[in-house]
Amino acid sequence: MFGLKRRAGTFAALTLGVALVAAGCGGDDTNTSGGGDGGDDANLAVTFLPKNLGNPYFDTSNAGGAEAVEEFGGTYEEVGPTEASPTSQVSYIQTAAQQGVGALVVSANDPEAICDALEEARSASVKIVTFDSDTNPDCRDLFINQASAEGIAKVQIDLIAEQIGGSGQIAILSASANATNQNAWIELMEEELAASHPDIELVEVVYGDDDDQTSFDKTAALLQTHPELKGIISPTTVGIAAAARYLSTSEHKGSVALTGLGTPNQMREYVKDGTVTAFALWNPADLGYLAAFAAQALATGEITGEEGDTFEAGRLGSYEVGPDASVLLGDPFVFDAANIDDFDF
Ligand code: RAM
Repeated sequence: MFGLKRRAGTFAALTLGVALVAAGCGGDDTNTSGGGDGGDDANLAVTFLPKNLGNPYFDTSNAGGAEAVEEFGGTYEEVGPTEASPTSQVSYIQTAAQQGVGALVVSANDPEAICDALEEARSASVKIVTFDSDTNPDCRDLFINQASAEGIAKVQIDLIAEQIGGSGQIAILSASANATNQNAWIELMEEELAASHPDIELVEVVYGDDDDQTSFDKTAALLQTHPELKGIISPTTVGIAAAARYLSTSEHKGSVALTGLGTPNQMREYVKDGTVTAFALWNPADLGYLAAFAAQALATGEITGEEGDTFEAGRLGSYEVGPDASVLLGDPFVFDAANIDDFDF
């Protein structure tokens, strides 16, 4: 279906222990040489900075990062704000730069708002890798892209179109209003609707800020405002789980479709109880793992982020830097009742 990979085998290290985060986040800076000069003296202190803490998606991606950092003998730390707001990451970037880390791996809440802080960190020799949600390309050395934005948009439109029978009103429940990844996907979903589904009408886009309660409340409001609504797309793991929880005990369960991007562990009960038929994602652990190896390759000077640069990413193999200093992890993957029990993240 949809030409997407459904093979469980493409998902390596699915059961990666979240314990790695706990084990690896001691933040001891013994490997920090402060220089980032490359080679044997490379500064392999890597700090992961998610959009916000307490989001299982980032717990999983950052556990993948911790696994990689341990493999290449660096030191791993995770820091981050509780709120996914445009500037909430700035102070963490400044602190990491003051500590003299070798690389920062960041998922941005806003394409521009953290750029000054990142620029300062870069002038202190910190390599900047964005992953999951990019900044403007000028603000970082490399972006690790989970899947093409076109592919991510198309899979969600294909899923909702199938689930509502090709016509009717839909809405989108997004994360924060400035999130680079969300906004790119929403724009492409609108294009895909216009091109392929003239009978589906997108009536509203609302923002749950990657906060569980806000997302839950926005779902309730959507259903009240649009009594004809046939489906919701939530391209955020926080949003889709909150929306599923709302729908599962509401009169709309099974009649209003819900799809988007979710983690199997958060969505399992809603697939089993019939609230959700199918949703998509990639392997967040692999994304964090690849981002950490990219940070290492930059810190050692093995790559600079030029198109065509190649580097090794442990168990994932070799990767090449593409246009706009970006590296692509792979394709999105569809989860449904038939395969969800094959996954544990
Ligand atoms: C949430 C975040 C993240 C996004 C996933 C799908 O965890 O918004 O940025 O990539 O959902």
